[in-house]
Amino acid sequence: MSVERTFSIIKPDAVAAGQAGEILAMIQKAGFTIVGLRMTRLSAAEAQGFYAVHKERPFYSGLVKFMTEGPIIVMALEREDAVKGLREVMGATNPANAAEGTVRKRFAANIERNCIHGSDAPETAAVELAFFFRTSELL
Ligand code: 3AN
Repeated sequence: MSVERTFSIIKPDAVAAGQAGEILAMIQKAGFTIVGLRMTRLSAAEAQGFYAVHKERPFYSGLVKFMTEGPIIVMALEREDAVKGLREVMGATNPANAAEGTVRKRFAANIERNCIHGSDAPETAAVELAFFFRTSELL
């Protein structure tokens, strides 16, 4: 294991529901250091670009609509084994399958409105971090 960085989004559902503080607390309790954080709102073009890998999937247009419906909080997070560790804090994509004590078990409504995003591999994390942050912004 080594110290690495991952990328995360608190999605529009959780920001609108006032759950961002509790989600951040769960992330910090799991040992992550926040090295970058910003509130923003995605344009349709930005959401399409960010989720381009899912372009052919049936849920793509719904996902883009959801991710643009309100403000989001984008974060750069650092920890040992950060990518895998954050996925554990998040829980399964479908909250019905998420383990007790995970963010999605506590806060997610369903497989689409699932309140948090986390990179799925170190290579993806690098791309996603660069999508939202300049290297000089990360502390
Ligand atoms: P994760 O967010 O756990 O990495 P991905 O990368 O498979 O999951 O999916 C990206 C996002 O697309 C999910 N967070 C969710 O919002 C949405 N999504 C994934 N699968 C479905 C599905 N079957 N129906 C609706 N939305 C989905």
